[in-house]
Amino acid sequence: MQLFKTSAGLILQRNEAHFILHEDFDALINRDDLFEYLTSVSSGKTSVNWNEIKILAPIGKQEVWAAGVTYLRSRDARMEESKEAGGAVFYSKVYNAARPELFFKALPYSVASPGEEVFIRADSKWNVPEPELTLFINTKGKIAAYTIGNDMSSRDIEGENPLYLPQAKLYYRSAALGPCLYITEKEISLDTAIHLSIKRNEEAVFEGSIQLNRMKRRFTELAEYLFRENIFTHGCFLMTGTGIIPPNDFTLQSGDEVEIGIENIGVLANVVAYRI
Ligand code: DO4
Ligand code: MG
Repeated sequence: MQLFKTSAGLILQRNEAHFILHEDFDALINRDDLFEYLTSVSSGKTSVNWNEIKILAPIGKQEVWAAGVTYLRSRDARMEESKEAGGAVFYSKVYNAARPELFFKALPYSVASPGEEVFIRADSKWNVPEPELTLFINTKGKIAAYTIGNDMSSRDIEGENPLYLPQAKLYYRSAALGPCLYITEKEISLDTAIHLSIKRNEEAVFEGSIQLNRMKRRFTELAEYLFRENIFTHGCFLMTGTGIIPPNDFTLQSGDEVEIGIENIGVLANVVAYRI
């Protein structure tokens, strides 16, 4: 089942049917029985013309967090970009450590919806999107839904000094989420692939894919660490790290179209821009 937050309200897509839900989003997604409840919805059946509706990021009052260095590809790319600064050892250590890297990423107001612009920093020369399966974890710490996240990153800023991570990662519109929440009874299949495509002037300039089973850590392990000594009164989103990183000579440009696809969730598409 997919739950969309839209300009026309909340829309539940179950099999081929659509239902309008007149509910408070934050309360709904934190229900203990979310899957069973949505399975039982039968009123509000509607037909949907997606061309007339704006799909919004499926977020309410939640914080967005992110995990890092959860795939070998991310560890290797970061070791390389921080080699000169002497930072490589930290990425190698965190990949192998029991404690994962978790960092705060965004508040809801700064998250881009599908179709909106994501920003690159004017003070950076090396920017990439990071396509990441994103967990919705409810107030009780249970993974209740999945969405797609883009953890936009400035590689030169992070590479210069790992202590610059918050500036490389956390700025207005450096995160995008969508297009929906995928709610499933069982954990998402680890055979699921994440696809990234970047187009410039309508031509593909980068394409890559990775399966979730290439991730070093389990989703429950990340959620458990995030909830240690922390309270999320509306639940929270957690990006689970990237396994796709374009080659070192690639940087995003204003106007690039970034598309991230994950089976059962859909495609998150955004255009790259400078804020000013
Ligand atoms: O260590 C820095 C951040 C890593 C990250 O965002 C990722 O691996 O996806
Ligand atoms: Mg990332």
